[in-house]
Amino acid sequence: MKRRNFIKNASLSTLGVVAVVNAVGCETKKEGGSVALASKGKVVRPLVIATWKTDLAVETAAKVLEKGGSAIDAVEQGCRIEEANEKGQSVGKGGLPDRDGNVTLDACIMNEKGDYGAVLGVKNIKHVISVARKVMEDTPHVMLVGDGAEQFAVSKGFEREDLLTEASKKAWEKWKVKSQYKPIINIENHDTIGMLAIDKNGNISGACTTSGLAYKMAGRVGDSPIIGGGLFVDNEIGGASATGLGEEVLKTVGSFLIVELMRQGRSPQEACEEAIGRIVNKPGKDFKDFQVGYIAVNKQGETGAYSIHEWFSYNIYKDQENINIKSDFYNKA
Ligand code: SD4
Repeated sequence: MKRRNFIKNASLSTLGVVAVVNAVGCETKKEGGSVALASKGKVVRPLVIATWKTDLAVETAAKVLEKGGSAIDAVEQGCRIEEANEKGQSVGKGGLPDRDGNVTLDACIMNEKGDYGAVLGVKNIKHVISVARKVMEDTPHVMLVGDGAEQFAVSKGFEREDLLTEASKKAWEKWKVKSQYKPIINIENHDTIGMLAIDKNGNISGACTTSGLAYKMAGRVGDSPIIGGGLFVDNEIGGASATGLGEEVLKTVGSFLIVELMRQGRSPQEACEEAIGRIVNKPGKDFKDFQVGYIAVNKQGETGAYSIHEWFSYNIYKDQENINIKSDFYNKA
């Protein structure tokens, strides 16, 4: 299906009202810059989609939505589940540390108004997704980094705690013996959580939280807290989120790319595949040793997912069912 937005009734534009029919058969009305989207097809909501096998996180977000809560509350509450899960070694407490043994967390959040908040390289605070939300809502800024972010969190009542668990400390000590820096393709079938939700009003929000790549250089930040990299939401169009080797996601501005492709008429699935294509089709790119996976949703509740390698999966809640689905992937060689 090749679709391009087109102006349905040009005469309306002189009145400051433009009707546009977009990719998903939805009619978009622009009035003085604000856009309301009225779908012609079946609109799926509430809906939650999240990277990896994140049953409990998605269930938690879905409960918020089923009670009539907002998408922004849903994604925050959902992500907090993984941040508190000490067994997950790539998000929140229990995350694998950097080379020096410090656990540093990255997170960002976007609401339906296009507001964004992020924290980067934060130590000692578990629920960085909630700190990111506070940055978005309570400061004139969009990003806080390192000590400043930690101090801000403490000023907002977040408690400091040691994020390095015994299990992660042991893994780091074992790693130090050889100190080889190699991205791991799929960590325990679970990794960074990126989550997108649509609430009963049709509003879309997203969140992404991670401890970043295991044994990264001190100070390294990946895609997860960067707008357009690990996450992007445009309430007119949809949202996307990423997991995997953040450097590759950042170089292709992956989540922003996916949303823009959906704006031009691609389905979420087509857009995810194109974004993976932008990585693997670079001349000479050797993608054998790293993974990238994307999820996406459009305004109508159509979803998509795609990864470079096998075994990326995602959870989706729709029609009152929460299931884990194995993503399609590029490298079938
Ligand atoms: C990062 N994208 O820091 C994150 C980590 C991740 O699979 O998702 N790993 O690059």
